[in-house]
Amino acid sequence: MTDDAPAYAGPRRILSGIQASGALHLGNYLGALKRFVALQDAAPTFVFVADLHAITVWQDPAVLTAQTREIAAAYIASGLDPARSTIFPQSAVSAHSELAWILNCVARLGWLDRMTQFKEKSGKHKERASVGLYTYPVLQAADILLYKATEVPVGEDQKQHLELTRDIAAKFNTDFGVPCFFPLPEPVIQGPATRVMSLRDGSAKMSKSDPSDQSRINLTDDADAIAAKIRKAKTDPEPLPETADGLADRPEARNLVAIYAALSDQTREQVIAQFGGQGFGAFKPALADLAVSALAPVTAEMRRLMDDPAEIDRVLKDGAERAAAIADPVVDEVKKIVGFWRG
Ligand code: AQP
Repeated sequence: MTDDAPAYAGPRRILSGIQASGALHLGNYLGALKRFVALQDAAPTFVFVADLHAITVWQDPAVLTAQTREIAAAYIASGLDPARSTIFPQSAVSAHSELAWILNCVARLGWLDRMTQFKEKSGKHKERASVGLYTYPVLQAADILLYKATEVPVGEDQKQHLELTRDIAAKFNTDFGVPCFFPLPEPVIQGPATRVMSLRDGSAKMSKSDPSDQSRINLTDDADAIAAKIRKAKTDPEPLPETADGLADRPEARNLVAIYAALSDQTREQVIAQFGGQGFGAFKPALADLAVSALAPVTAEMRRLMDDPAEIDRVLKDGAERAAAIADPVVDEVKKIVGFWRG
């Protein structure tokens, strides 16, 4: 359905966000943060702290505020420049919620029923999940379409939600006879670590909500914690293969090689050219050194910023004003298209 739509002629815009739902980990850093930084000069970039998304599961209010600042600090510490990229809290731009409601009336129940993330996050008792958790992908579509974003850098786990955004955009354009109003945004899922796996289980995604802290490297971990987690990471007894193809049936080895590649801006092939044939006894310390040297400056800068909440708040307020200047006229146009009374 989406591929037949006429081409969108608006400007390139890049947008993404991270939920304010827990400490950030290496998966968020490699799959999202590092990618945002790599793209920020390609086109106007909007990066928000997804606090509306975070409350789809219970968040302690005081913790949510602190977490919002911490994610903003992580954005800046990773290299996003608030002068070049618009950094803001999602809830500070009310147009997100307004557009989400309208798109809730465009999206179909059958589409949401297919979303695998809801199935995973709601678990065995989906009747106890919040309604917000179910409609979360529609809010995500609103986040993106509100800025008419053309590219959305995300990890592999968000691919299905991006496809849904395209379907919602196409249906809105068709239903209301405005063929090119919303672009059909492209997911940008790039780099060797688009799905960083748990350090304890190569078949599970590294995740904030994994009960085992040993499963992930947090951006707030110190050098000793990072080295210990990598030393204890699950592996198999074989040495690393001589070619990257040899990683195919070795999820834990593949994960550690992908992490090394992403942290050192190399391909997996280059990492295997360097370490192929060597055991984990040699590879793990090299990976730990690399992870510590890559993350230590980010962690230190995050701490420095967190000590100055007023500065973070200034960035978020300025970002919210700049974001609203783009978003408010779009939601106004949507209301007009839908036929809402405007006086
Ligand atoms: N393991 C991962 N590997 C690569 N990318 C990842 N991302 C998340 N986990 C990995 C990417 O990080 C961005 C922000 O994710 P989010 O916090 O908004 O939501 P999430 O995907 O639900 O993250 P978590 O850590 O798995 O949180 P919980 O445990 O709360 O569900 C997205 O671009 C995502 O792809």
